[in-house]
Amino acid sequence: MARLSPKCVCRNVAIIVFIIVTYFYFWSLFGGENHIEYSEDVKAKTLLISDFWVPEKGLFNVMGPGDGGRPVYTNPREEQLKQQSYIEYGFNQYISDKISLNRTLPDTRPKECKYRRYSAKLLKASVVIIFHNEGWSTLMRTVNSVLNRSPPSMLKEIVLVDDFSNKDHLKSRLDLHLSNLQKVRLIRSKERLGLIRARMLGASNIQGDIVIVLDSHCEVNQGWLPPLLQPISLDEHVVTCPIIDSIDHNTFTYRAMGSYIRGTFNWRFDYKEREITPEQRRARRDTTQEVWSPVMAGGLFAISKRFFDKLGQYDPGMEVWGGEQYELSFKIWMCGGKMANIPCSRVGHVYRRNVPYSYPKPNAVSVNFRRVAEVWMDEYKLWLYDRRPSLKLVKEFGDISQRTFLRKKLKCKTFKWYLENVANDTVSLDYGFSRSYSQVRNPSTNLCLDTMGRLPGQLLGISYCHGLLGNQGFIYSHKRELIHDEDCINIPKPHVGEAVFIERCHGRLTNQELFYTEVNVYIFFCWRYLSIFF
Ligand SMILES: [Mn+2]
Repeated sequence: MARLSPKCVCRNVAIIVFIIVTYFYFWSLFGGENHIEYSEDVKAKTLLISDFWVPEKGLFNVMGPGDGGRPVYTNPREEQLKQQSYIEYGFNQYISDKISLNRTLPDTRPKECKYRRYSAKLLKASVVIIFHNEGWSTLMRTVNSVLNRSPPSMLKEIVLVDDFSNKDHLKSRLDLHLSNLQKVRLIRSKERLGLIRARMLGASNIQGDIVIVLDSHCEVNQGWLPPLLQPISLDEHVVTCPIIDSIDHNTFTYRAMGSYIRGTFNWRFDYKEREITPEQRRARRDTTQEVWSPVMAGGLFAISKRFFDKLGQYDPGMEVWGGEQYELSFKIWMCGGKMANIPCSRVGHVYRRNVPYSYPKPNAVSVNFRRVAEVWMDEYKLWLYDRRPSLKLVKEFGDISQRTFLRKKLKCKTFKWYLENVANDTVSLDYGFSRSYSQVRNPSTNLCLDTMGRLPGQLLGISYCHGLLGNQGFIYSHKRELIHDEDCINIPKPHVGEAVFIERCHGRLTNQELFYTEVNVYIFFCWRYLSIFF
């Protein structure tokens, strides 16, 4: 019988130890969910939400229009007033005015949230709400819901920032009304700042430890505040976002949204939401646990004042609105922070049907995207420019040296790190550059493919070539798809004379894979060549 020499035993033991150590090292890096660490001090005394504070029963209406988050319908005689309010506010302000400023809402949290305990020693929040020509009832319902549903010991103040509104009801009437409310301050800007700079003005003037940013047409729901504050009180580098429930812009119905979603993006910088994966769902401790998220939705979040300042708040070189949530989200993750959606914290938000005011700068979003890309995205900015070619045309996007300096000073990680460690299961890293971006023209007729602004599911159009790209601009992708914005040209059936549609790109090629020659665009599908356009 062969026997191992002592030298050999020694070597085998060393190998086994090495394997165990390596296993635990990698397990600590990637294994399990990342939990927030609970320090002993904050854990010392914990309370149920109902122990903190129970709002007076009499405060809320129970049977009025819209109570319980129920819909309120416009009757046909009032149609004119409704349409007018859409033009002025972007939603059915006329219906909003009929609903109590203290209406009740359905409790949309997972039910375990009621039994979760929170530290009695949480940091205090200052809620910053900026507005520009907001309707009276939507603005005041936002303010009232915060006052009514926040434990007083946790709410330092509400700071309203008026971004140069010119509506009468936001002038002396508002001053008078607010003078009767405790904890509410109003700052008025003397020029139009835009959402980004107005939020910075608000955040720079708070007295609490935590900034909570809300839109001016929200309703915070039961128990919303402690779950947002606790993770930040435990670790100031954590940023928390409530789950954003939807308030219908027409009927003001309050609807629950999914609890376990993460924010992310595609390479056109369209904001996307993705459910957690089945494996992540199985790995959860319980339904109340936070969900780590690569990108915030935008309007609503809570952050430590000190961490927000350290990150340079927002980029002051950005214009009006758009792209700011990418800048902040990338910065949070790349510069030592983390961001989570909190299933137990629910805030309703009215998604507008239309934007009721005009932008002073029409290409604000492009400028902002360009700044985010140049400062934060390293070589991956080229992927964004490839999928959104209009960004390459932005020549003037201001000075970014301050922002790149900030990134260096904070020793932030690379965008590659962010993609591989934070956004790895929501953003595809399998990318191929497009073959071209141009119009698709038939030289003999001078007609071009044209989406005519139509939506997925509708027919593709053809019209005279105008050469301005726009609805005639198509990306010819590395997979041979013809893409406009997010949509692909799609041939459902490979028969001559079949209609050609606009559909969401499915990435599986087959009926979206188009071949192109100088004189023809054709599909090779189900073993058939099919000439399509010329
Ligand atoms: Mn909004």
